[in-house]
Amino acid sequence: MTTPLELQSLAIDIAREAGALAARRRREGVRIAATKSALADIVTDADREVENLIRARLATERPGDGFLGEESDASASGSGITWVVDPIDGTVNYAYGIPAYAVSIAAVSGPATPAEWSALAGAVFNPAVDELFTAARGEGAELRSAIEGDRRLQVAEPSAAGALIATGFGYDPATHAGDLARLQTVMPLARDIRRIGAASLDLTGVAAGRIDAYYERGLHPWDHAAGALIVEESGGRVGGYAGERPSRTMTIAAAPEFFERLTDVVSA
Ligand code: LIP
Repeated sequence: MTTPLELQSLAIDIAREAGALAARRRREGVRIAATKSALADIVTDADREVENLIRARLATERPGDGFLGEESDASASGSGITWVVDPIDGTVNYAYGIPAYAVSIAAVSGPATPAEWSALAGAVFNPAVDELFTAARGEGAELRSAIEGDRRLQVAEPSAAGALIATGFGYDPATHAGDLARLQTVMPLARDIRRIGAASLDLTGVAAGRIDAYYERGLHPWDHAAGALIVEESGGRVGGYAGERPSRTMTIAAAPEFFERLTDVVSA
Protein backbone atom coordinates (compact mmCIF):
# COMPACT_ATOMS: atom_id res chain seq x y z
CA MET A 1 0.00 0.00 0.00
CA THR A 2 1.46 3.35 -1.05
CA THR A 3 1.80 5.79 1.84
CA PRO A 4 0.59 9.44 1.79
CA LEU A 5 4.23 10.54 1.98
CA GLU A 6 5.10 8.50 -1.11
CA LEU A 7 2.13 9.98 -2.99
CA GLN A 8 3.16 13.46 -1.83
CA SER A 9 6.68 12.94 -3.12
CA LEU A 10 5.37 12.01 -6.58
CA ALA A 11 2.93 14.94 -6.57
CA ILE A 12 5.78 17.33 -5.74
CA ASP A 13 8.05 15.95 -8.45
CA ILE A 14 5.37 16.17 -11.14
CA ALA A 15 4.08 19.58 -9.98
CA ARG A 16 7.56 21.07 -10.25
CA GLU A 17 8.09 19.64 -13.76
CA ALA A 18 4.62 20.77 -14.86
CA GLY A 19 5.11 24.21 -13.31
CA ALA A 20 8.41 24.67 -15.15
CA LEU A 21 6.60 23.93 -18.44
CA ALA A 22 3.80 26.36 -17.63
CA ALA A 23 6.30 29.12 -16.77
CA ARG A 24 8.29 28.43 -19.96
CA ARG A 25 5.17 28.69 -22.11
CA ARG A 26 4.17 31.89 -20.29
CA ARG A 27 7.54 33.45 -21.24
CA GLU A 28 7.05 32.34 -24.86
CA GLY A 29 3.59 33.92 -25.04
CA VAL A 30 0.16 32.47 -24.22
CA ARG A 31 -2.48 31.57 -26.84
CA ILE A 32 -6.14 31.21 -25.90
CA ALA A 33 -7.18 27.85 -27.35
CA ALA A 34 -10.93 28.00 -26.59
CA THR A 35 -13.64 29.23 -24.26
CA LYS A 36 -15.71 26.84 -22.13
CA SER A 37 -18.72 27.69 -19.91
CA ALA A 38 -18.67 31.42 -20.76
CA LEU A 39 -16.64 33.88 -22.86
CA ALA A 40 -14.53 34.65 -19.80
CA ASP A 41 -13.89 30.93 -19.10
CA ILE A 42 -10.77 30.41 -21.19
CA VAL A 43 -8.41 27.51 -21.77
CA THR A 44 -4.91 28.07 -23.17
CA ASP A 45 -2.71 25.76 -25.19
CA ALA A 46 -0.51 25.59 -22.07
CA ASP A 47 -3.39 24.33 -19.88
CA ARG A 48 -3.81 21.39 -22.23
CA GLU A 49 -0.08 20.75 -22.70
CA VAL A 50 0.60 20.84 -18.96
CA GLU A 51 -2.28 18.46 -18.19
CA ASN A 52 -0.99 16.09 -20.87
CA LEU A 53 2.45 16.10 -19.24
CA ILE A 54 0.99 15.41 -15.78
CA ARG A 55 -1.25 12.66 -17.13
CA ALA A 56 1.62 10.99 -18.98
CA ARG A 57 3.90 11.06 -15.92
CA LEU A 58 1.16 9.55 -13.73
CA ALA A 59 0.36 6.87 -16.32
CA THR A 60 4.02 5.84 -16.23
CA GLU A 61 4.50 6.01 -12.48
CA ARG A 62 1.04 4.84 -11.33
CA PRO A 63 -0.66 3.03 -14.27
CA GLY A 64 -3.61 1.65 -12.24
CA ASP A 65 -4.67 4.99 -10.75
CA GLY A 66 -7.63 7.08 -11.88
CA PHE A 67 -7.49 10.64 -13.22
CA LEU A 68 -9.85 13.61 -12.85
CA GLY A 69 -8.52 16.74 -14.54
CA GLU A 70 -9.89 20.05 -15.74
CA GLU A 71 -8.95 19.70 -19.40
CA SER A 72 -9.33 16.01 -20.31
CA ASP A 73 -11.68 13.06 -19.83
CA ALA A 74 -11.82 11.33 -16.46
CA SER A 75 -10.50 7.77 -16.12
CA ALA A 76 -11.64 5.31 -13.45
CA SER A 77 -9.24 3.98 -10.85
CA GLY A 78 -8.27 0.31 -10.59
CA SER A 79 -6.04 0.90 -7.57
CA GLY A 80 -8.44 2.91 -5.40
CA ILE A 81 -6.32 6.06 -5.90
CA THR A 82 -7.41 8.92 -8.19
CA TRP A 83 -5.34 11.97 -9.12
CA VAL A 84 -7.33 15.23 -9.13
CA VAL A 85 -5.51 17.81 -11.24
CA ASP A 86 -5.82 21.46 -12.23
CA PRO A 87 -2.90 21.97 -14.62
CA ILE A 88 -2.97 25.76 -14.38
CA ASP A 89 -5.28 27.06 -11.65
CA GLY A 90 -5.73 30.78 -12.13
CA THR A 91 -5.88 30.56 -15.92
CA VAL A 92 -7.05 34.16 -16.37
CA ASN A 93 -4.14 35.39 -14.21
CA TYR A 94 -1.83 33.23 -16.32
CA ALA A 95 -3.19 34.67 -19.57
CA TYR A 96 -2.79 38.26 -18.30
CA GLY A 97 0.72 37.62 -16.96
CA ILE A 98 -0.28 38.03 -13.29
CA PRO A 99 2.15 35.83 -11.28
CA ALA A 100 -0.65 34.15 -9.26
CA TYR A 101 -1.31 30.76 -10.84
CA ALA A 102 -0.48 27.23 -9.74
CA VAL A 103 -0.26 23.59 -10.72
CA SER A 104 -2.58 21.78 -8.32
CA ILE A 105 -2.22 17.99 -7.90
CA ALA A 106 -4.00 15.84 -5.30
CA ALA A 107 -4.12 12.08 -4.70
CA VAL A 108 -7.40 10.86 -3.19
CA SER A 109 -8.69 7.43 -2.20
CA GLY A 110 -12.23 6.12 -2.56
CA PRO A 111 -14.91 7.53 -4.90
CA ALA A 112 -13.60 10.39 -7.04
CA THR A 113 -16.11 12.95 -5.74
CA PRO A 114 -15.43 15.66 -3.14
CA ALA A 115 -18.35 14.44 -1.04
CA GLU A 116 -16.86 10.96 -0.69
CA TRP A 117 -13.11 10.95 -1.34
CA SER A 118 -10.38 10.95 1.29
CA ALA A 119 -7.50 13.19 0.24
CA LEU A 120 -4.11 11.57 0.92
CA ALA A 121 -1.56 13.97 -0.58
CA GLY A 122 -1.46 17.33 -2.30
CA ALA A 123 0.94 19.73 -3.98
CA VAL A 124 0.24 23.30 -5.13
CA PHE A 125 3.15 24.89 -7.01
CA ASN A 126 3.29 28.52 -8.18
CA PRO A 127 6.29 28.57 -10.57
CA ALA A 128 6.07 32.33 -11.09
CA VAL A 129 7.39 32.91 -7.56
CA ASP A 130 8.83 29.43 -6.89
CA GLU A 131 6.50 28.56 -4.00
CA LEU A 132 5.47 24.97 -3.30
CA PHE A 133 2.75 24.12 -0.76
CA THR A 134 2.42 20.45 0.15
CA ALA A 135 0.66 18.11 2.58
CA ALA A 136 0.32 14.39 3.26
CA ARG A 137 -2.57 13.05 5.35
CA GLY A 138 -1.50 12.86 8.99
CA GLU A 139 1.93 14.33 8.28
CA GLY A 140 1.24 18.08 8.37
CA ALA A 141 1.79 20.66 5.65
CA GLU A 142 4.73 22.80 4.58
CA LEU A 143 5.78 25.66 2.35
CA ARG A 144 9.03 25.63 0.35
CA SER A 145 9.41 29.22 -0.78
CA ALA A 146 12.06 31.17 -2.67
CA ILE A 147 10.51 34.28 -1.10
CA GLU A 148 10.39 33.43 2.61
CA GLY A 149 12.25 30.13 2.97
CA ASP A 150 10.80 26.84 4.16
CA ARG A 151 8.39 26.35 7.07
CA ARG A 152 5.65 24.18 8.48
CA LEU A 153 2.20 25.64 7.79
CA GLN A 154 -0.23 26.66 10.52
CA VAL A 155 -3.53 28.51 10.16
CA ALA A 156 -4.24 31.59 12.29
CA GLU A 157 -7.45 32.91 13.86
CA PRO A 158 -8.24 36.53 12.81
CA SER A 159 -7.16 39.42 15.05
CA ALA A 160 -9.58 41.89 16.67
CA ALA A 161 -9.13 44.09 13.59
CA GLY A 162 -11.27 41.66 11.63
CA ALA A 163 -10.56 38.91 9.13
CA LEU A 164 -8.68 39.23 5.86
CA ILE A 165 -11.09 37.25 3.68
CA ALA A 166 -10.49 36.01 0.14
CA THR A 167 -13.25 35.11 -2.27
CA GLY A 168 -13.97 34.80 -5.98
CA PHE A 169 -16.63 35.28 -8.64
CA GLY A 170 -17.69 32.86 -11.34
CA TYR A 171 -17.23 33.23 -15.06
CA ASP A 172 -21.00 33.44 -15.63
CA PRO A 173 -22.18 37.08 -15.26
CA ALA A 174 -25.62 35.78 -14.18
CA THR A 175 -24.06 34.59 -10.90
CA HIS A 176 -22.44 37.90 -9.96
CA ALA A 177 -25.47 39.54 -8.28
CA GLY A 178 -25.82 36.62 -5.85
CA ASP A 179 -22.09 36.53 -5.14
CA LEU A 180 -22.03 40.29 -4.46
CA ALA A 181 -25.07 40.01 -2.16
CA ARG A 182 -23.28 37.27 -0.23
CA LEU A 183 -20.18 39.47 0.01
CA GLN A 184 -22.28 42.21 1.61
CA THR A 185 -23.33 39.81 4.39
CA VAL A 186 -19.69 38.77 4.95
CA MET A 187 -18.17 42.28 5.03
CA PRO A 188 -19.03 42.96 8.74
CA LEU A 189 -16.61 40.11 9.62
CA ALA A 190 -13.82 41.46 7.40
CA ARG A 191 -11.00 43.95 7.83
CA ASP A 192 -10.62 43.69 4.06
CA ILE A 193 -11.23 41.42 1.07
CA ARG A 194 -8.77 39.83 -1.36
CA ARG A 195 -9.58 38.41 -4.80
CA ILE A 196 -6.48 36.39 -5.77
CA GLY A 197 -8.00 34.58 -8.76
CA ALA A 198 -6.75 31.05 -8.07
CA ALA A 199 -8.61 28.89 -5.56
CA SER A 200 -5.57 26.73 -4.83
CA LEU A 201 -3.60 29.86 -3.84
CA ASP A 202 -6.54 31.16 -1.79
CA LEU A 203 -6.63 27.87 0.12
CA THR A 204 -2.87 27.62 0.61
CA GLY A 205 -2.92 31.29 1.66
CA VAL A 206 -5.26 30.29 4.50
CA ALA A 207 -2.95 27.38 5.42
CA ALA A 208 0.05 29.76 5.48
CA GLY A 209 -1.72 32.43 7.55
CA ARG A 210 -1.41 34.90 4.67
CA ILE A 211 -5.19 35.31 4.65
CA ASP A 212 -7.57 34.48 7.49
CA ALA A 213 -10.37 32.83 5.49
CA TYR A 214 -11.59 31.98 2.03
CA TYR A 215 -15.03 31.19 0.61
CA GLU A 216 -16.24 30.78 -2.96
CA ARG A 217 -19.26 29.40 -4.79
CA GLY A 218 -18.80 27.48 -8.03
CA LEU A 219 -15.47 25.70 -7.62
CA HIS A 220 -14.70 22.49 -9.47
CA PRO A 221 -13.19 19.47 -7.65
CA TRP A 222 -9.74 20.14 -9.12
CA ASP A 223 -9.77 23.74 -7.84
CA HIS A 224 -9.88 22.68 -4.19
CA ALA A 225 -8.72 19.04 -3.92
CA ALA A 226 -5.07 19.73 -3.03
CA GLY A 227 -5.56 23.07 -1.28
CA ALA A 228 -8.24 21.71 1.04
CA LEU A 229 -5.95 18.95 2.32
CA ILE A 230 -3.16 21.50 2.85
CA VAL A 231 -5.55 23.65 4.94
CA GLU A 232 -6.66 20.65 7.02
CA GLU A 233 -3.08 19.50 7.63
CA SER A 234 -2.29 23.06 8.76
CA GLY A 235 -4.94 22.86 11.50
CA GLY A 236 -7.72 24.54 9.56
CA ARG A 237 -11.26 23.52 8.58
CA VAL A 238 -12.69 23.19 5.08
CA GLY A 239 -16.34 22.65 4.26
CA GLY A 240 -19.36 23.80 2.32
CA TYR A 241 -22.66 25.16 3.65
CA ALA A 242 -23.20 24.22 7.30
CA GLY A 243 -22.16 20.61 7.84
CA GLU A 244 -21.46 19.87 4.17
CA ARG A 245 -18.24 18.91 2.39
CA PRO A 246 -16.69 21.47 0.00
CA SER A 247 -18.43 21.38 -3.38
CA ARG A 248 -19.45 23.45 -6.40
CA THR A 249 -22.23 24.85 -4.18
CA MET A 250 -19.80 26.38 -1.69
CA THR A 251 -16.26 26.04 -0.38
CA ILE A 252 -15.22 27.66 2.94
CA ALA A 253 -11.80 27.50 4.63
CA ALA A 254 -10.48 29.08 7.84
CA ALA A 255 -9.02 28.37 11.28
CA PRO A 256 -11.50 26.34 13.39
CA GLU A 257 -13.22 29.10 15.39
CA PHE A 258 -13.58 31.58 12.54
CA PHE A 259 -14.65 28.75 10.22
CA GLU A 260 -17.78 28.33 12.36
CA ARG A 261 -18.55 32.08 12.33
CA LEU A 262 -18.01 32.47 8.60
CA THR A 263 -19.98 29.30 7.77
CA ASP A 264 -22.95 30.59 9.80
CA VAL A 265 -22.94 33.89 7.88
CA VAL A 266 -22.39 32.37 4.41
CA SER A 267 -25.05 29.71 5.06
CA ALA A 268 -27.68 32.16 6.35
C1 LIP B 1 -10.45 29.49 -11.19
C2 LIP B 1 -10.47 29.42 -9.69
C3 LIP B 1 -10.88 30.77 -9.10
C4 LIP B 1 -12.26 31.11 -9.57
C5 LIP B 1 -12.28 31.19 -11.08
C6 LIP B 1 -11.80 29.87 -11.72
P1 LIP B 1 -9.36 28.12 -13.18
O1 LIP B 1 -10.06 28.25 -11.71
O2 LIP B 1 -9.19 29.05 -9.24
O3 LIP B 1 -10.87 30.73 -7.68
O4 LIP B 1 -12.68 32.34 -9.01
O5 LIP B 1 -13.60 31.47 -11.50
O6 LIP B 1 -12.72 28.85 -11.41
O7 LIP B 1 -10.49 28.27 -14.16
O8 LIP B 1 -8.37 29.21 -13.33
O9 LIP B 1 -8.74 26.74 -13.20
